[in-house]
Amino acid sequence: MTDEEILALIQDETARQAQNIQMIPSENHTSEAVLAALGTRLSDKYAEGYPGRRYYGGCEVVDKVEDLARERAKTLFGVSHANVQPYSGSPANLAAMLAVLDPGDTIMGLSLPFGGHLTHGHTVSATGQYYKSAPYQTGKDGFLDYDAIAELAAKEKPKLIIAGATAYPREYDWKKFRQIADSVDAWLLADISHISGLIAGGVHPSPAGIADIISTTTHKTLRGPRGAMLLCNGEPSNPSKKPERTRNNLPSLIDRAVFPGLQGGPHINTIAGIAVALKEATEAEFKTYAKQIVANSRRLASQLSDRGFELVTGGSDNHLLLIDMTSKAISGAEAETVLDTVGITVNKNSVPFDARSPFDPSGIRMGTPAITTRGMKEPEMDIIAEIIDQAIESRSDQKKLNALSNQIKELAARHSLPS
Ligand code: DSN
Repeated sequence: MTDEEILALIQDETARQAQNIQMIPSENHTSEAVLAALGTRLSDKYAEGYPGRRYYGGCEVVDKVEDLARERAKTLFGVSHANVQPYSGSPANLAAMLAVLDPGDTIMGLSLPFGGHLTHGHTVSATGQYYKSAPYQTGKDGFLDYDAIAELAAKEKPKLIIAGATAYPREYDWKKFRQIADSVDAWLLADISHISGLIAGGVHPSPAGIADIISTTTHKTLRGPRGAMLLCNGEPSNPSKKPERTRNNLPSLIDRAVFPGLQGGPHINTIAGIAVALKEATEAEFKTYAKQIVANSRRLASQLSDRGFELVTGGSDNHLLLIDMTSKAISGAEAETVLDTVGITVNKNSVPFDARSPFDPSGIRMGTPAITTRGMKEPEMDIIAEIIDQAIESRSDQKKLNALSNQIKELAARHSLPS
């Protein structure tokens, strides 16, 4: 690397990640094999279209890369079709909508302040501007309220229901979502971005064969590069004819929506990285990893609850914890800053029925995927819970915060990033 300035910044970020612990639930540390795939000549190649049907010459090698990624995705998630080209989760969700909706159609996703994602129909997102959004909420207890979702669906008659979230600590009942979608003849999109690694590892139920379309990013619990996939069942139809909107035509509808509907050339180096991550996810070690993510999350949840932290829904079934900091007399933003000071990276987050604004919410969100990748287990969760508690408790005592920061540095040093 000859760009000294960028090299120094890359080294600084690597050091920041290594010396602290990363507990933003949507982040993870990929393997060196995934990183190696990203920084290759595959990055130079244009390949608009799909394997065997490209708009550029010289695609014979990259066709094999994309085919391998598609096959691995299909096998891992048990579907008949995979599109591995979406640049990331947001375009993947928009492409899914483009595939089955007309502008102005009604969509129903979990409201952002209740844990939903921007692209599930929030007003500032294209999905909330080109479609009519009728968001659903969680119940007062923070759990999805399927009866209320069914009632709202009966009233709003959406064309698409989105199941999935960015800040929901519990399992989804995919079958209930299916029943609700069927009751109003709506498509069902399952956004499994946060939990696709847990599904691949067999510790979370899969929506495959239940949802019409599955969208997922590839860099969260799945531990691949930043990217996304759209998965479905059906049969590809004649590519030169516009397919009717039937379930069997979903492969063609999705492919056309991704390219040329929304995107240009796929990032083949990323697709190679996704292929590597998908292979890693089939290994026995990954199942152990996925199990440990949840075990760590549950342990952390019980340790923090014991120390008076108020967990939304009272605990966690997956990789993340959503904590209402009101009872600790500190805002989410302040808690994020205090924890950053001691080397624990989390993010401020709204909690259901938050009395504060989304820009300065009451809660924090934290997760275990990255620290589990570094080999941390239940004993380390106990240490982290104690440090979080002490940091929040002694937030105005800089000497104490320095001591806690040193404890995190020691813990991090014992658990290196993947090599
Ligand atoms: N921004 C991601 C997250 O943090 O959950 C979702 O796209």
